[in-house]
Amino acid sequence: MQSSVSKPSIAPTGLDGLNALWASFDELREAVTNIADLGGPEISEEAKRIVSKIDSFEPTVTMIGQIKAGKTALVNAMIGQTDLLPSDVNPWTSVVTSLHLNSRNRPEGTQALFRFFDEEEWDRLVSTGGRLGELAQRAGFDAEQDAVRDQVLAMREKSRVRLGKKFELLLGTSHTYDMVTRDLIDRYVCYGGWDEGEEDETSRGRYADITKLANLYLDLPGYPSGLCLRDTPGVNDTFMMREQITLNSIRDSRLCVVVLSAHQALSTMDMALLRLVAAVDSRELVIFVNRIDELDDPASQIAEIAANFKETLRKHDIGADVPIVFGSALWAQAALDDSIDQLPAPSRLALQNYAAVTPNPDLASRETQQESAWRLCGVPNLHKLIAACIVAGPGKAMQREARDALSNLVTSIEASDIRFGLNDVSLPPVDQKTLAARIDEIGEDMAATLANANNFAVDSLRERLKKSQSMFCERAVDALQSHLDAYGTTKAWQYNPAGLRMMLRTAYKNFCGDIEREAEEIYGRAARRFETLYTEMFGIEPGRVVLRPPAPAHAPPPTGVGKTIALDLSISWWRKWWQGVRRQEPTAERYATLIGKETDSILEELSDEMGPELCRENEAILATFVDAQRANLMSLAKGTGGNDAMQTDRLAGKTETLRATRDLVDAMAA
Ligand SMILES: Nc1nc2c(ncn2[C@@H]2O[C@H](COP(=O)(O)OP(=O)(O)O)[C@@H](O)[C@H]2O)c(=O)[nH]1
Ligand SMILES: [Mg+2]
Repeated sequence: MQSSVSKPSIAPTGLDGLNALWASFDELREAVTNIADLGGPEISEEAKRIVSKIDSFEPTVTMIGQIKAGKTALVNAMIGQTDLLPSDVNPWTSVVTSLHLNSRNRPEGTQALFRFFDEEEWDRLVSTGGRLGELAQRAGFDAEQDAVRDQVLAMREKSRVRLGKKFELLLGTSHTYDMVTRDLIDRYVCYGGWDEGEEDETSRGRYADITKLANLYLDLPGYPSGLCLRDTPGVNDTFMMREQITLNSIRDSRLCVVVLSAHQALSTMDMALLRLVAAVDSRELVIFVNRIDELDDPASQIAEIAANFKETLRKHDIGADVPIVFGSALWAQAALDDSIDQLPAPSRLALQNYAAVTPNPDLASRETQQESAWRLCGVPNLHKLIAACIVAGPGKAMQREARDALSNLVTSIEASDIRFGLNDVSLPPVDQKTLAARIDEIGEDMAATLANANNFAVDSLRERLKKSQSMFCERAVDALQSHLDAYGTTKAWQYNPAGLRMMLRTAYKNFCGDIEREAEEIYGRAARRFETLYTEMFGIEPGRVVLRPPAPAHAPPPTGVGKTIALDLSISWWRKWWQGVRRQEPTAERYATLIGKETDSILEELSDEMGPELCRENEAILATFVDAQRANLMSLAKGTGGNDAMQTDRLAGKTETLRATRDLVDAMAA
């Protein structure tokens, strides 16, 4: 098998901003390695931890959008591999494809890993028939639910028959390969070719229905190391089967690119998409308007579309500052393959017109058609935005984390040098038991304080969410009552849940802010208390040991708030509900119960899953910090800080290395 990945024909210059970031990581990494064995074993342990933390840095950029918006074509263009991922896949596939670019964490001998749904996930898909089935079930639409389920069952049964005895064996497992090829990707991701005759293990689309994740590790020269581009299957299937998949993907990404089509006004489905991303911080969101090649006159229409979208975003409470990029994956593809001549005539004409009215400001002479196509296809701009977002967000946070951990590492080595002196001034021994007890006391005290604050915050969050829910419910039922008074049940009625979403989001965001401040404060206190041990237990002058507290965890966006609930469904859907309830009184009460059932799961996700998870993460960060301090302090008490074990020639450069490292830390802090 030949690998399908080739050297990209056009350099991804827009991603340059990331190279500087990675260069600074490399510098930090090297500095950590340089001092790793200038102390005892606890120093090298901690150094190892920092290095692996740096190496695991891999922010994810996720593409979401309707089926056929051009997500996959765009991802291919972004990595300069126009033919890597298949377009037009099986409408049933739910595969999320992650492209790990130049990964430092690639599993040994693996370039491609495909994971199948496990039995439970599979059963859930089949038995409820996706989210619409669940909604129908809750609203009491048994007939609708059965219809949905029948279709899902039929499709699923097909896969079962096709895979035969292997079916059960495959669920929950994964397949790995040491090479990425198009054949391979087709087998797991593509539209099945099973009705085209004989099928074997290597047939196209053979595993596509049951594949959940595709992880491809690509070595791409010229691209940054440690970036993950994620392609999702899209959300416009009638059964809403992929909504949860999309929400989960957004939740653990650091940038979300919403791909829309230029040639149509925003559809109901696009609106639903915007609802899904409304929870995402506007700094972690980009809108890519694809298919501008299909516009008659891109130059004039783009401004119009942009104004129109901005207005819609405003209405959806999505920051007006979300960048909108216009482009065409088709032009990108033509530029990369140098095949402008093969573009359909209207598309080529649109390109020429657009290029003529937006000349390249950086060029004195005329650019080639290939150059215009690449400049106007939107990919360079998208690359730039991705780089800027990663540098400013997760990049900066990682830099700070590594820098502070490195600083603490230098501090521990220095502390032991101060204590023992390179020229050795012997000091009375420290009582290890007393020291251990004092460390434990600080650790336990701080952990308890943090846990208390966290539990309190989660309780307040839960209370606030409940209050918002009942407020919304009351208002909705009041409005419904007025409607019933005026029209009876003859006219269908609908209530917009946007207000509820806004309240839930705000409650969660305030909670995140509260626990972050709390954690920061407690980490700072822990650091100060450990510093005093250096003075009180080891006689080191106050102020000479300065520890940097760790940073609290990043809070993921509350994407669950955007998931479709019955209240979002169209008026025709409500008309049916109406017909169903007309005979059963009282309507308002039934409606309130439905709102409750529909929104309880959103509330629970926030207050029982996401909130507590974030708290536990912050508690784990404190524990790691305390452990590192314990290791350093105890080794200092035990004796030599590693100095005695060292060769003199290694010691010779020690002071300089430490000074240089300290300078690097200070320069980065400036
Ligand atoms: N004209 C045109 N077609 C495009 C563009 N981007 C994608 N397509 C085509 O639209 C179809 C769906 O694209 P695909 O990338 O599979 O969409 P996805 O479902 O969002 O991943 C494919 O046939 C693509 O070749 C574009 O910018 N312009
Ligand atoms: Mg696709």
